[in-house]
Amino acid sequence: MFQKILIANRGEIALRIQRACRELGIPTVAVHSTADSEAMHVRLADESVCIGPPPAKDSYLNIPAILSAAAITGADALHPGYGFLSENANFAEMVEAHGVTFIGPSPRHIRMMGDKIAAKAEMAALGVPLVPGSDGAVPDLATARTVARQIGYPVLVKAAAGGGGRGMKVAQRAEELEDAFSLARTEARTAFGNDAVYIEKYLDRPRHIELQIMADSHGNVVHFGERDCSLQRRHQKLLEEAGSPALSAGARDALGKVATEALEKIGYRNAGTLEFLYQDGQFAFIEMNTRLQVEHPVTEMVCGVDLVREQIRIAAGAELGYGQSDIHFTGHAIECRINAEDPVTFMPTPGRVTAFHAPGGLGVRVDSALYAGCVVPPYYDSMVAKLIVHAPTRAAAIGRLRRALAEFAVSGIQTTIALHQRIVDDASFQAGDYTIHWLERFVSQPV
Ligand code: MV4
Repeated sequence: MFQKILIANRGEIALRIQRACRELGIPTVAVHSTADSEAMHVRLADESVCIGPPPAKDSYLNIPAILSAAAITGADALHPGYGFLSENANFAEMVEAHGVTFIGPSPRHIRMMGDKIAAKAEMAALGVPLVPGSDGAVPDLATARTVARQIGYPVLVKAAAGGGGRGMKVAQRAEELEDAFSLARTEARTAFGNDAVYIEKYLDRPRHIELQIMADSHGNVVHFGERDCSLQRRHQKLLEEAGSPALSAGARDALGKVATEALEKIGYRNAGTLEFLYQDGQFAFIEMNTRLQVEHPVTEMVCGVDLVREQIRIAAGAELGYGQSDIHFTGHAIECRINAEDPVTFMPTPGRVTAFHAPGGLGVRVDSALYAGCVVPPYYDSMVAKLIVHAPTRAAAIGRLRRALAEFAVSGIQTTIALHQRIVDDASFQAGDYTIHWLERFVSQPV
């Protein structure tokens, strides 16, 4: 097992990883910017190293500073968390070249899945269902027209290097294809420095369902079920559930079988998430994420597994030690992402937290690095807490969520707690009747 783990992240996820390390008896190294000297992840670490000034590009994305921090502290493994450098294949390669184990997939798999065209080609070859679309990249408008005519309008032009919705354009009709194609290309070139695009049939009212995978380095692959992440605004998820209100246990098993077999064949290792669109009872793979995700706790609650502990054990060469038939899904879990934002305008509201009271009690979990007196800096993501509830049924989880949100008190900054209270009280949410478009409509209604 590792002697010391450097956590290349901040905020709640740095604490989350520290908790797993502590339970495994492994000391931790925190890294931090000058804006985070007093942050909770620094206070709770065994050691800490300042890696630069506040802007992320000079600190949490500063590869030489992070590698130096690992070297001077003698860390033999590094956990990247999510965001920042977590899906940077070159970084993973450099970490390993410095004799430090990267707690995550191989650089080859990170690179493969970072290219959405390559990811889709791999999955299609292994029998994972896709949205109808182009066979790989679409080099020019003439090819785009041919593909679109074959699959039928509306179509979506997507950037190969995309994700998170950037470089994505809809063409409702043939007349819109030229603009969609050139806009997607230009956006892809400026945003990612790669103008490769592909085309898919546009699904107009899908749910966003993702499957949590874990694979060891001995060829064992399991899944921990799905999460429904349809409730998002501008590609920022706000609330996630495990399981999906739209999915039967049979459908989950079938999807899990196809997905785990595929990842076993490509020799994938560590945690991963396959993203699907789900509409009219059909799944279509769109992307794979090669990191631990923000919303992993809902999966942990229904499966009773510590996913970060599993990531660390696997990175150290251990076997999973259990199979798919040992994994059971109990009850229902819901996570609310609480952001330091105005609940109506969604403008970030950094500042000093003057009071902080987290809810507790049966089936309530709060992952947060906030404390009374801490400062939320303006430089980073505005998510400051995750409230996760677990209960035997979805209805009970909603009831528990309502009471936990009412107990949650954060003063000094504005948060999205009030928005979550409105969502929880909505009849369509309670019925589980929503698609990826539901939240945009909900937040555009007058309060
Ligand atoms: C789609 C789609 C409809 N049809 N692909 C958005 C970001 C990227 N992860 C994939 N995305 C979508 N791909 C086809 N063929 C609709 C979206 C989409 C979306 C997907 C998941 C979660 C939220 C979304 C919000 C808007 C659009």
